[in-house]
Amino acid sequence: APLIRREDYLAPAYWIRRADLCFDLDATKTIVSSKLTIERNTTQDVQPLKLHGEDLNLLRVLVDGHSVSFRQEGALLIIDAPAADAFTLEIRNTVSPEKNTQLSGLYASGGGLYTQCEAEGFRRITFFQDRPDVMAVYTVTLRGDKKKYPVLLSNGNLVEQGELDAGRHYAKWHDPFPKPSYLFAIVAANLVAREQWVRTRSGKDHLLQIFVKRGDLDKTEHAMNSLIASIVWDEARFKLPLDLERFMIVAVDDFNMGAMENKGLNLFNTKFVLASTATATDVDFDGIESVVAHEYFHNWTGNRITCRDWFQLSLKEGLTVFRDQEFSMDMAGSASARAVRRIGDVRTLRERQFPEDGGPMAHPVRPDVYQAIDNFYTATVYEKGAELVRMMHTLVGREGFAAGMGLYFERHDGQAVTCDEFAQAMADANPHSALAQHLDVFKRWYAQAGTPRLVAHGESDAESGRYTLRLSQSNTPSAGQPYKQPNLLPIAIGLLDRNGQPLQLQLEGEDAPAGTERVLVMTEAEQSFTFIGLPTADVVPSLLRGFSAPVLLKDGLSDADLLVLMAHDTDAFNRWEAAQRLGVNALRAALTHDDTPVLDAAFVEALRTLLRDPSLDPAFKELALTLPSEIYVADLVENIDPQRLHAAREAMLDQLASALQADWAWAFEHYQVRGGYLPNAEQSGQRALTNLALAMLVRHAVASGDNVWPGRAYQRFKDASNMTDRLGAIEALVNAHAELATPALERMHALFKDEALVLDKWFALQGRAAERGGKVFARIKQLMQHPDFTLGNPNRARALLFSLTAMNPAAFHRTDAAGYVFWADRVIELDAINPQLASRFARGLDRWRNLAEPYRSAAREAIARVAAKPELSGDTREIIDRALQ
Ligand code: DPP
Ligand code: ZN
Repeated sequence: APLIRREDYLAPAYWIRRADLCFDLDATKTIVSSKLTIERNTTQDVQPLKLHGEDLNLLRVLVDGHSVSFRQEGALLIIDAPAADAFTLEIRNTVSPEKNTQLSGLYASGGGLYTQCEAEGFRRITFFQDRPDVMAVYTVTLRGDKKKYPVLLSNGNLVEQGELDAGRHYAKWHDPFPKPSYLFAIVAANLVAREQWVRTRSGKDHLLQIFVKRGDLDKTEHAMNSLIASIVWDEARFKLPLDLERFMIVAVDDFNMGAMENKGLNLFNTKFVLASTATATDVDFDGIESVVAHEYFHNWTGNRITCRDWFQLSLKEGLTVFRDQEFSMDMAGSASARAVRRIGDVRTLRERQFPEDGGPMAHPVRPDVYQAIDNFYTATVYEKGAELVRMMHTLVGREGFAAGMGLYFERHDGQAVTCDEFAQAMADANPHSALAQHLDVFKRWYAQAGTPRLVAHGESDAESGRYTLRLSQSNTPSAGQPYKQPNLLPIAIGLLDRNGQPLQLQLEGEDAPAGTERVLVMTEAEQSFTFIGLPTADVVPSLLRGFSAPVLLKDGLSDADLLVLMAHDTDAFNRWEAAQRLGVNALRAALTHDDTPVLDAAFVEALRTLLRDPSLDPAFKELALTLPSEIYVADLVENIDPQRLHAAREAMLDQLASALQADWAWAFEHYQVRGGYLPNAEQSGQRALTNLALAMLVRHAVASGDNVWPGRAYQRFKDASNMTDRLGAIEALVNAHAELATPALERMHALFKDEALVLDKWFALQGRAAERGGKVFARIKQLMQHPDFTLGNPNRARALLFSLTAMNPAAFHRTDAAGYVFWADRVIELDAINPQLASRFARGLDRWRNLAEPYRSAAREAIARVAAKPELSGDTREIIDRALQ
């Protein structure tokens, strides 16, 4: 496939102003009649009109009602000489939804028909200039069998509906907002809706609807509450109101992404809509809240102002992730609950984005080149993109950020713009900020791939009371970027004395101290900051509080320093981070020495103190007492031996289970939730901690041949009144390889055989189970044959396969290479069904160069075997080629 480059961007030769579409719906063959009102872009010379089309069967083409000569070249329909500067183009074509296993374009799921158009699915429905800077007003008529498709939906407002002959009916929808084709959607299915009217601040009434299959209505309350909360929040925080008379969410079983923000008609993976106490965990409830919010927030950041081209994807995604993160923090409430959310977000960033930025798919937040845009819906564009927005927020402050958003909408509402325009609006609204002063430096974040490294070195001078912090930053080369320039880094910092007391901060040249925390702004490769008036020379720096910049920090702190931060830092993030770093240090040591892996006594005692501390929230304790994941540590170490890392971490978990046995038992009892289930931050923290405690107790019991805790876990699994506790209990048994795991798994399957989303959990928990002697991998292979397993449903495929490659390094990376052989076979198999899903799965070996032998060579061989398949999709080809480059 040809490379598409950002620098080659040209405005379209034609504008499509109106699109009148008519669908005669049928799963086997749907007829699409399209009438487009087109104007030539008169700022350019006359050029042929080129329309994208893929897997379409073309029936006719008319210009202003007359036949016209046209040609089809590859995936383009070309009309060399359109009649005039303004004309109508009528096209009729057919598509086959039931043959569309890619789930891009118009496809069948269950008995219904659904669409997914982002990024380039619209061209799989009809011929169009399928690019985000072409914005049209859509009128859509849907005709279909009334029994099969009682519900007929599209974007905007319902303007007409009625009966037709032969048991058919129709509905006509009109969306007054011009929109790019990627935001188009239709649904034709047998669904029911939860409905709610809301009144926004301006006094307007709006209809909210959530459409699901009959029988799922009672699982939509949380999604509806989340939607209402999102509407209220966006109006309060950013003065952005709901601009639609009706806002619809439709849940569908087969869906490649989490959800899709089509104007007024969001389509959602059922996973991010349906929840009941019995079937969904706290994590699911959270996910629903944040995805509902994310898609709703796109209505402004994405839909009202969209992207000029797909290189600008982070314009809407980074910003909208930032917005949904802020929303979730505000919903969580307390400062501690906010910190817990921040820790979760940083974990995702470091476990998913950092490895991406260090591997073959490394790309800037605003990429320069791609083959398949589907491959760039990445952690870099989303999560690192959100960190860029967060840094701007840090630099201009909460009010300044709101002003920047205001200016952005004032300037660009209704337009398709670039990342530069967002940054410019933010800077212009805050002319005295460090962002405005160093805008060009800041914008390097959009342009440069790779995770910057920040090295900090502090020096105290006892006599003068000075503390000098020398900072230097660098970034390793990545593809096409041999040399990197320094970034703008906002570095939130505090200084503590040896007893953990915060010190007043006064920089050289300042008249007086200005509190115990501040943000240093670094813009050069090397910079020093000198603090004065310190009462002690024994300073422990707390750098990068709240993870104020997405960098790899090397500050040379000793374990003794980290223990001070872990016990005393006022910044909850850095307190957690200190515990993680002590864990990382221990794991690193275990990888370089041949001794039995152990955590040192001081760290174990510090963890005990933290677990018992009455002033700390259980959610925080759960995070602090969880050792860094194998995925995270693997990314920090070169030449990684996944088996060895797993063995070391397991040994340390055994040690923590045994050394803190009494404390775990105390925590398990002490933090039980009493009272009815609520998916709020407080209760979910308690459940997270009690489930961790239970896992530790079962682990220790199984290791020491005691049956009491496994028995209690089994009982809890059986009696649990909510899915969080039920899943926690069964995972405790499965991960400890307890005998009772087998009956528990059988029972769970029997109980939930008709609940697709719970079956996904059932597959996933086995896919990510702690490996021991190859048993987990063997079980995964066996589960491929399970009657409930299918590669056709993305959630099910992800539950089993992605759990293995993305979450279970020890099951995947085997010295006999069987994991890689399995991976290659599945990539090839999946690619024939669903290239988007396959190319995601193909990324499971992205970091092969970081592996030790014999893994590295075996991984390379497996990738080469996939590369040798000539029939690979463009999506998967790009990933595989880059992996081998
Ligand atoms: N639906 C995806 C998201 O919201 C792509 N826009 O991030
Ligand atoms: Zn999004």
